[in-house]
Amino acid sequence: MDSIKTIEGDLQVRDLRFAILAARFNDFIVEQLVRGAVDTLRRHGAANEQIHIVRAPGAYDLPLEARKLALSGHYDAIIALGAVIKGATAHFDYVAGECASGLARAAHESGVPVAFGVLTTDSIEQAIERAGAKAGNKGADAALTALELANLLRQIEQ
Ligand code: INI
Repeated sequence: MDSIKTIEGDLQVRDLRFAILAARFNDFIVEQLVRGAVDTLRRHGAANEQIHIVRAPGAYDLPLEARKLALSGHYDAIIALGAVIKGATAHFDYVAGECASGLARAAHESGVPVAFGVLTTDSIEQAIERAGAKAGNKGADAALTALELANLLRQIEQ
């Protein structure tokens, strides 16, 4: 394997610019995801000027904003954050499904990474566990993914 050219993205921030796109719905959870994402980017060397936080009403609304941000040319990666909690909504499948497929479409259409940091859980307890408690912080995970993908795309473009 040593002699095989391997292309991968590292976790150095360099001059990369990030948009953290956060839903306001279930904001007591989503704010913890935002905190995790910002903390991760900062610990990897990002200055405040390299991070913009953009708010959208709910998870269903994230794809439209993500697409716009991705096509703006201002960002190297988008980190989409939200929380869709089954117990709290009868149309969970529609909101979560449209959010996931719409964010994927935004990434594919723009060529800009859109990391999926949207919790889709059965209960509030499960959401809390994934927002900085025992199951980690999915906002932090999404930020790392965004960082790696942005660097990977740069490597491929060189
Ligand atoms: N939006 C969420 O982000 N999480 C939810 O759990 C949720 N529930 O429960 O319905 C939710 N709904 C709002 C939706 O995302 C849109 O903002 C709304 O439908 C207007 O487009």
